[in-house]
Amino acid sequence: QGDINYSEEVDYTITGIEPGAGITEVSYDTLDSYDNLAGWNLEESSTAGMLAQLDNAIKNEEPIVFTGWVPHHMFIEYDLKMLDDPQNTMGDSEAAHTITRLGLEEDMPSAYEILDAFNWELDDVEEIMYEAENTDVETAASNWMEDNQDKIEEWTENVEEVNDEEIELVTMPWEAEQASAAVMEQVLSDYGYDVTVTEVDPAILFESLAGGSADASVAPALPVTQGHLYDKHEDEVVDLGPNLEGLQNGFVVPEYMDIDSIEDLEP
Ligand code: PBE
Repeated sequence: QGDINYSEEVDYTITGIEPGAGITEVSYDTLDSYDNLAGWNLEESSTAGMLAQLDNAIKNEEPIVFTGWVPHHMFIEYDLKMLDDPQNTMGDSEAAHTITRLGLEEDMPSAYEILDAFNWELDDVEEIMYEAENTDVETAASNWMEDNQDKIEEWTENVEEVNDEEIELVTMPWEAEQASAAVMEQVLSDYGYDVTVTEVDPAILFESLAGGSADASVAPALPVTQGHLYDKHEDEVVDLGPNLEGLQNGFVVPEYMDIDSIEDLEP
């Protein structure tokens, strides 16, 4: 750390995102757990607000500590590092799960089969996310699908088409979650579904699945990020398991900051 006191420069503040995000809750747990962070605050904001502050800090080579996650284009756009988390309060690597309402298997067997088989890799979702920066997520998703017919065939093997049945997918307002919803929207449409995708806050996502007003989501990150919501609604939803491994939350800083661990943030 040399002579620079980053803590004073960032005013003992972690730059955060939306209050309803799972990463916001685990960040509060982190502030509570680390003795060196006793005097620190989390500044709730929005993802766009956080990204604007990050961009500004990088342009001025100023310190910033913010809540970040993989996958996100910030790691391509800037040289960043996720701080080590020796107390593991931000969670290990986790997975996006496919969660449905009760009864979907009986009511919409074709959609259920596709959702159950849906499974891809970080490289896939990142390809769509990065292309969506220059086009839009629907175009990027359909381009990815054209290049990955083998994967679509795997998810849809022996699935019977339906005739214009309505299905409601829910997702969350972050880019990876938009990318996976866009792909599912197009695959289900190709099998005859009339698909609606609605972006909601994670708590509303679980409430709408639990109440049956939405049919499915491929977005929730478990076991930690949306874990408290899953636990609350466990008996009212169906977890079809992971569809994407390798998600990670953390406190993130620019590479030019000379620290490596959450424990290096001075009290
Ligand atoms: N995120 C992206 C979300 C889920 C995925 C980490 C910002 C959240 O914190 O709820």
